[in-house]
Amino acid sequence: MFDSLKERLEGIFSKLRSKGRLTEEDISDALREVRRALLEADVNYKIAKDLVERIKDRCLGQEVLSSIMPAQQVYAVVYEELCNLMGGKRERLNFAPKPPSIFTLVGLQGSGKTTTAVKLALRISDSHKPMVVACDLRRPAAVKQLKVLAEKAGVPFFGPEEAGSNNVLDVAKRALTYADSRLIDVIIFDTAGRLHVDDDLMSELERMHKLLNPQEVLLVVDAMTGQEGVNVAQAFQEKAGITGVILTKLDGDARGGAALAVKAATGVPIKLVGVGEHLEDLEEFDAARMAQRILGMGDMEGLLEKIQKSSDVEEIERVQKSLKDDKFTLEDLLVQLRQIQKLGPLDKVMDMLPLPGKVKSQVSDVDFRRIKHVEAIILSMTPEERKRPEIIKGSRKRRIASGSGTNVQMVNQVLRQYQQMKEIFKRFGKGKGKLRGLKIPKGLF
Ligand SMILES: Nc1nc2c(ncn2[C@@H]2O[C@H](COP(=O)(O)OP(=O)(O)O)[C@@H](O)[C@H]2O)c(=O)[nH]1
Ligand SMILES: [Mg+2]
Repeated sequence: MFDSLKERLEGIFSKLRSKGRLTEEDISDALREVRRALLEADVNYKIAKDLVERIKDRCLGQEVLSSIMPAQQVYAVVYEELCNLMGGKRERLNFAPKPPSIFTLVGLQGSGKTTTAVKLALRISDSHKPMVVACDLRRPAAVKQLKVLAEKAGVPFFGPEEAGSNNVLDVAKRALTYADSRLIDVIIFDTAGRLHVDDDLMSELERMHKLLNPQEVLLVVDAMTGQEGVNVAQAFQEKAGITGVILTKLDGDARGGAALAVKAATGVPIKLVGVGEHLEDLEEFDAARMAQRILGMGDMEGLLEKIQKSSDVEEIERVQKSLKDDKFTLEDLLVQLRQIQKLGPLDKVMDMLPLPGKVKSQVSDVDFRRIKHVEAIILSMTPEERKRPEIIKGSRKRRIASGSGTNVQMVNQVLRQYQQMKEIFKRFGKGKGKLRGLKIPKGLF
């Protein structure tokens, strides 16, 4: 996520830090580079310019120039201003005081509305009873897509077939009655998209919104579209009155423009972000966290949350002990791999860690999709070999390969990975183990 922007900023700040005391010129130069980095990240020119002006005003004051660690101060100011730019505080979804709450998802074709409708339903289904409604009736495939996803997620679905009509307003109206009889308290409407913002689309939305009077009109924007996505958001804001933005595909190589600028350009906050193709991949948007990620500070909170949700802390503690005693075996590796796998795709986990890019790419090279093979290979070893892998020589490698249905190359790879992990875990396992009452599995870092 935002890799090139992150890299640029990292470079700018490490240069600044190497200087010790800063002159006004040092700061101006650095901020000019920050502005260039923002433009390259596809942030609108005026927004980038204003942001840098604000940062500059603050940095050229006493606050920074007379401080003991000026580079750190500049960093802190940039961080704060990035947070503010993205909206500052966390914006939650508004639910109706008296159910049902009505949400419509609007946006261009392909932005992720249909997928996000189900993701959103799934996300709130802990505390609500949501239903999704197919109101993109131009393409039969769109109705089917929503229905299939809803079934997969176990979320109630309502569409033209259930309504006995193929008219958008009929479907919407009947969805309300249907929901009422089933104690559904949140109704999420998937709407039709177009390739461009056009009058036809806006008048359909207007009619729907008149009928439904929604709590939330959520604009779904593809983050990959950058500044263009921001323009689309402005158009929807003017014509359809949106209450929030959901930014999708942040897992891709989006440059950051949309995430940084959409709030400033429209006044509408980003409420949620899509970070993958799976139905669980929808997160609350948090400007502070996003700014931390962009500045390469790592998303520790996000990571801790994930770990708390998915880890078997006892198992990890056991492994940590073996790490500490320098007895990290291949069996321990297997436990670690399984734990890490539970956290989700590794590149996402890595993205959250405040590690240098080089270490991240080393770890990401470990191919966890093949964890089944790794497991088979480790299980084909003798207990002695698992404890002391250095005794595994050529003929044993061949036996292990055939025993696990793999090949010698893969066995070698696992052994290499083991060495790598051992080193990395050792390196990052030295920090403090407790933060906010949660025991951090040290071995993971
Ligand atoms: N990687 C990724 N893909 C997404 C995300 N959200 C949606 N997609 C994909 O984007 C494509 C278009 O999504 P869809 O929901 O059909 O868009 P719609 O035309 O607006 O309804 C689908 O292939 C989705 O799987 C996301 O957050 N990350
Ligand atoms: Mg759709």
